[in-house]
Amino acid sequence: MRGINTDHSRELREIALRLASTMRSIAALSSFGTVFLGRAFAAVIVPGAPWVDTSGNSIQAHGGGLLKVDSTYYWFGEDKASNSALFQAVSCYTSTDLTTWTRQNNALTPISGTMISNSNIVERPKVIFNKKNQEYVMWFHSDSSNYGAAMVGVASAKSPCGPYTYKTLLPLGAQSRDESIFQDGQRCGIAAQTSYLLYASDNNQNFKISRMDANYYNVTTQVNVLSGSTLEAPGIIKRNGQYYLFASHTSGWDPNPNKWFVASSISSTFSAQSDLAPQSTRTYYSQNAFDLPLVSGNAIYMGDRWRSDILSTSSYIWLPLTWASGSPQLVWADVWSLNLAAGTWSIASGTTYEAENGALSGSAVILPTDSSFSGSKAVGYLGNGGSLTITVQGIGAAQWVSFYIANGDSSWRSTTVSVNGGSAVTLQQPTTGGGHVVLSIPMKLTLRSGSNTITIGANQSNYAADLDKVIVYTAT
Ligand SMILES: [Ca+2]
Repeated sequence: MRGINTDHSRELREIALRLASTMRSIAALSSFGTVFLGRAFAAVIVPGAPWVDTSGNSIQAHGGGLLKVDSTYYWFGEDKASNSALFQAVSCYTSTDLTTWTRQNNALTPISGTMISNSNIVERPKVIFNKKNQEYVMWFHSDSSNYGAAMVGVASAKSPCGPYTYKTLLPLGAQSRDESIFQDGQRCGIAAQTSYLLYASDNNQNFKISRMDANYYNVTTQVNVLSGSTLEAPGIIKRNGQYYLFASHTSGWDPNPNKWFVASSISSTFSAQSDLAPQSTRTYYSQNAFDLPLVSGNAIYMGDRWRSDILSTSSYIWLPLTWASGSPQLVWADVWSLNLAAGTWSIASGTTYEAENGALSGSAVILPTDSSFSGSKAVGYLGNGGSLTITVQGIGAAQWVSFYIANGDSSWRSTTVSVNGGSAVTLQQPTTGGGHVVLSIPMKLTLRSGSNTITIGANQSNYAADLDKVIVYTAT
């Protein structure tokens, strides 16, 4: 038997050691926690992921536009939380870094008995500052529920988020559906400048640019028309004295290859259309909403990935827009971050795991060799009895994982995703526009440090999309 004193002192030493170890663990945890929490509100931009605001709610700012006032960015957009196309609100979010967004009061809300009632359409709100009147002016596509009215609405406010006073509705003497506005010669409302309405007119056949009056309450003169161009979802960036127009074509809620055009003045003939991204990707399944110039001379493309059957889940495809080749091109990035002061970006690198190297189960098969897939191979017949398990390395955190999929259906598919045999979550998989067109769909998964399994397509009766590969990221 050991002496009581000895036992006590040994116990005490052990307790002291355990306590010290626990304290170190707590310190490590809290320092990790601090670092992690400091980045938790999306220091990275993840196109197509569900984006949430600082309250944890889904960001509802579709078809949006940005305005910078001092060091604050304001993001205005359509609130589609009720999944209806009808007008609910023009939301207003603020951020100083373009990644952390806080919802403010609604900028514009329905007024019964007017063209902005909750049985009408308000889309693509854009705001600019009018120096003469020291007020913010919002323009938006104003329409009836069947899109038959084809008009423009104008509202104004003394503060950026408003609320805005609905001022007027402009029939323009011609139809106007999708629209944006462009303030020439400067950024972000610092000076009063000539501003223009950019709009799809004449049953979406002709795209027009008209100059606003000094108040920005109306348009006075049509300065340009791209006849027969069938463009919508426009935006303009002025760069080195050239006017770059970005727009989609018209295919309803479905994506199409968005285009760019350039002209030496706002009223000059624009160049023939060119693609912003590889045609087959249909602008990475997105439609232009806004194009934000960066101080570097490059820009950010801000697009919508519409999901017409569940509008509230429509996501945002924000991508670097580079002129590195001399002409504007989107740069696909699964996970990226922005240095606003320099106007530069950094694209995260991750670890790739080819689906064809995973463990196939049931009816899952490796598809015939096809150069559109990474490694020329992908796994098909997932779901409905087929599944795939891929072993990946984690860092013990919630990590972004990009699933590179092909879905040739005309509708979305979905797949179960289960980590380490845990409960499944559902990854929504858009149609990619062809069975050999691959798009990357992100999902945040909690991985443990070291080896993890990710199982795709198990326990579901529907077929999932084909899977080319996954990339696991450590940037949060
Ligand atoms: Ca592959």
